Amino acid sequence: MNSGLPPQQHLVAPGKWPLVGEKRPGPGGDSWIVTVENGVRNPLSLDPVALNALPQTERTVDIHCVTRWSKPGVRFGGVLLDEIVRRCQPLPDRAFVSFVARSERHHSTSLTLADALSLGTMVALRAEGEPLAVEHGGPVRIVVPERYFYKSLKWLERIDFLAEDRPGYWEAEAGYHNHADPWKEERYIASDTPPHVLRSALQTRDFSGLNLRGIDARRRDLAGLRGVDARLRDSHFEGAKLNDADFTGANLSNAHFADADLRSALFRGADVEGADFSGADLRGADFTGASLFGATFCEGAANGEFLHAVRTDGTTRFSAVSLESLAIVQRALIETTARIDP
Ligand SMILES: Nc1nc2c(c(=O)[nH]1)N[C@H]1C(S)=C(S)[C@@H](COP(=O)(O)O)O[C@H]1N2
Ligand SMILES: [Mo]
Repeated sequence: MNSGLPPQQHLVAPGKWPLVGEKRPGPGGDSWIVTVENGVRNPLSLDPVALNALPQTERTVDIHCVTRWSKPGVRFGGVLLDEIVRRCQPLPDRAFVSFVARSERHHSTSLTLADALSLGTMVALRAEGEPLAVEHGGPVRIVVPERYFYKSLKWLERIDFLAEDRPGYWEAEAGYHNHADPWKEERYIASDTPPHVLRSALQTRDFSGLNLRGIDARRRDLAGLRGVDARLRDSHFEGAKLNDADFTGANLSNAHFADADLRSALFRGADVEGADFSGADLRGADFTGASLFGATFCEGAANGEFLHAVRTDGTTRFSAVSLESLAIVQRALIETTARIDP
């Protein structure tokens, strides 16, 4: 197994386990049954008691979220997918497995069956020896080691074996990479936003409400940009002029802002999970209520100095509660240099 952190990941503070995506299972009451009937010779219907009666495995897994936080060494317990495959016997043409959740948006994710088995995919019932907490996918979730954690579906209700792939929610809707290997940084697939949409957005400096995932706006002058509620995952703004830009409520997860001029930019209530601000000028910027998991404000620290750090002062605002989600070095930098509102 690999050791150390995959590229561009940060450790969460010890003891923290961020909550990502949906927060609770969909309606359906206390009874929980995992159905395995599509694409199999031998249909199964497994409640937690039946799952607990199958051979159990404990395995320590490093969690790597696509938004750049990692939580190493979580001990999961449950049943290997392999045990279920042996019992249900997928039809010979079934090269893919899809996991479906009991959740508001019928969340799903998929893998090739070969990958799912070789990675040691687990139908997990426990974390650290305790039953899985509901918000972390209890009573039953999938855990796929060695893949970004969006492959690890919470509230498992169905396992389908498919002849053709059926990309899941994040892969189909958010542009997340279908293979999701953190060691290769397979975070996103290329964006398919039409070029004329990109061009006109850059010309008018009006991104409000648009989906411009992956846009390349490096070193552009976009001062005063209107970006309220824009969807800008994985967008590139390295070295751009964005003073007075308004990103209120925008989705900027994994956006790249290194060395950008962000003076007096608004990030109120924005999702900047995994975004990189190294070296950016954040004087007067407002991050009140922003979601900061995995965000980078400096490249590291050595000899008491923060390396390639943001420029902040008493006019750069953060709310105290969102700082709790930052990695330790990132948090230390912000706490010593910016204004923290209770
Ligand atoms: N049903 C369901 N499963 C899901 C998600 C979701 O939104 N719904 N989000 C995924 C993502 S993106 C991540 S990073 C992990 C987060 O798991 P956690 O909340 O236990 O940390 O769950 C994954 N499984
Ligand atoms: Mo994620």
